[in-house]
Amino acid sequence: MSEFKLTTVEEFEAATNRLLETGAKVGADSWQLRVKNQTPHCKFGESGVCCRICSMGPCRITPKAPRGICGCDVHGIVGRNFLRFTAGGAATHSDHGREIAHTLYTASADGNYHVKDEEKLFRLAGEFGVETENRDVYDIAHEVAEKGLMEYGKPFGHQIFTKRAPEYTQEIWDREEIRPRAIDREVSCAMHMTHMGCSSKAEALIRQALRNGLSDGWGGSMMGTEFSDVLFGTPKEVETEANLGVMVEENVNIVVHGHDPSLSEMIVECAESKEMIDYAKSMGAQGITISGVCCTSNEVAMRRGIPMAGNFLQQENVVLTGACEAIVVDVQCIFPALGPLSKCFHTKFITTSPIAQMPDSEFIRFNAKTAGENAKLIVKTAIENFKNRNKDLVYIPQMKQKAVVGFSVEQIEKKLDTVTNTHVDKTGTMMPLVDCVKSGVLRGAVAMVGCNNPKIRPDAAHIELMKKLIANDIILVVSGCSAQAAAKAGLMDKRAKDLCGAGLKRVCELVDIPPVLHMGSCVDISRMMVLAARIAKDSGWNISQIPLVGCAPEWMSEKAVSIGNYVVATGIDTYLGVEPYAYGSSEVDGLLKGGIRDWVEAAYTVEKDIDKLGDMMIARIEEKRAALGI
Ligand code: MSK
Repeated sequence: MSEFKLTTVEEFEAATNRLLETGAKVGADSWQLRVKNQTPHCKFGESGVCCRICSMGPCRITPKAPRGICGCDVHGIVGRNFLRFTAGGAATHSDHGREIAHTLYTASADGNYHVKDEEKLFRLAGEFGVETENRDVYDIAHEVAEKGLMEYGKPFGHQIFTKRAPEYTQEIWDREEIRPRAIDREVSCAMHMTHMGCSSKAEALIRQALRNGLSDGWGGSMMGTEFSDVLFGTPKEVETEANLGVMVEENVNIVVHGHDPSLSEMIVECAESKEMIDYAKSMGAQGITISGVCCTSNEVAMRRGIPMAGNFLQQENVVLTGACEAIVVDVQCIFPALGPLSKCFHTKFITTSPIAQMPDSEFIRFNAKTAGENAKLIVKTAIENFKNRNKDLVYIPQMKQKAVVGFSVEQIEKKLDTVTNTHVDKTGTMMPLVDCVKSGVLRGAVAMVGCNNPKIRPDAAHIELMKKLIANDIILVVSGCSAQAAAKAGLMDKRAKDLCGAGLKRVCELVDIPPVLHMGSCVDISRMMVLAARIAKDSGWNISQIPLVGCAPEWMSEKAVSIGNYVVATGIDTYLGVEPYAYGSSEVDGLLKGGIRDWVEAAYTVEKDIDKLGDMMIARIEEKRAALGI
């Protein structure tokens, strides 16, 4: 076996610089250049004190103008902006979940989509009260999908998945009046509350921000995760590779990007067919390579081992290689810049969803009913584009790492079942993990998630924090672009155990896992909530007592704020490396960073010094251990 070495951020940057040289030759724009044009950022916007909610303004709060024209003070303005930011994220995740529910509704034995995980379907049927005896599996699937869709707009009651949380957490949600009702209702309620002339009290606005976040994490996102598992299979441990070196110069390269696995699953299936491989060969290529960017990539990596070309701030890099025949996108986190950039190369920028339409793209509308044909057209378009490559522009940085991914809760449970301990007679329990924490072999866990943000040196915060935490015997569960940063660096290679403290190293060897566990895409942070709930139930601890914290060191999207809100509202302290647009109000800032602890037993910490952020997380984990007396 070759010697194992992490890829450094300096090596990532050298590769990017080389690609930017290609870009300069063809007059390409880049996010690095646009950041220069956009800084310094507007302080009113950054601190959240600018109000554009009605047309009497815009109003900006300053010491000389402490109230908007309607009389709203800074706390009301910042609180409303924060709630609207959350609603944007919750709506986005939840609509993703809704799309997958509709896809499940179209599934049939002879159609494009099939039920791959019957066991999970039956479990969901049980939760949703759907009869299963003597029924066709697709009848059950359709009724489960319908029940899921009703969760979005049901007139009464609360979201079914909230019952998955421990009783104690549910009591907190009821006591604080933040248990989410119908998924869409919480987004509508957020928009209503923030309309001119409605709520301007910080406390009420932040309470709704938590409830709206919970409607995402224990609602829309959970729908996305669970129904994707039913359709495409619950992830299991699988080997893959990560970083731009996964693209193959001799092959037709198709890069999938976005979040919804319905399209990418079809594209992968189509590209693996003999018909398409033969067609690619007839066009002068040696084969077809599918790789991914952002969460679509996480989805197909977790289920099929499809390699990950990169994360959010690398999306332009895949085009800059000059070897990308098509970048095929669905929804979310797609730079509109890909349109003009692809025009500098031969790359086809293919948009597929009415939700994400962009100039300078080729729109091939993707539909669940015609998914097979749509995927074939896309793959053929890419193959036929191979001949248009300008060979002089091709440069693929030869940089990639092996990664083991696919750690769904079910897979973690199976891994733990293999460990001999005092609970040897009992399978399907988190107790082996709890025992490791109790004994101090593991000090605790960090759930690291989220994006890249040019405000932070890309990937550096994720990777440096992960290195620090594993060296301190803290295991990582990760998702989204954080997961891809880890994979690119090599932290999902099982050999990364050598970078761990003695305790975590022993656990990695015993359970045969890497120290950083890939749990999926952004919607899959719902898996982390289920995992926390399972640990709480098996250990007898409350979620807020578990030596576990959340972290999003490089976050950037509205979705990330929605996520942060549901993670905190579930009782998990959350550490950020980028300030939300909320520090302009001492009341809102104070609530988020402390006051909400009285409601949900957790709060946010924001620290831009990443090393300090790591120290703070370790200290919090140790504090929780001390409180438990372990
Ligand atoms: S893709 S939301 S940049 S994690 Fe889910 Fe990455 Fe953040 Fe998008």
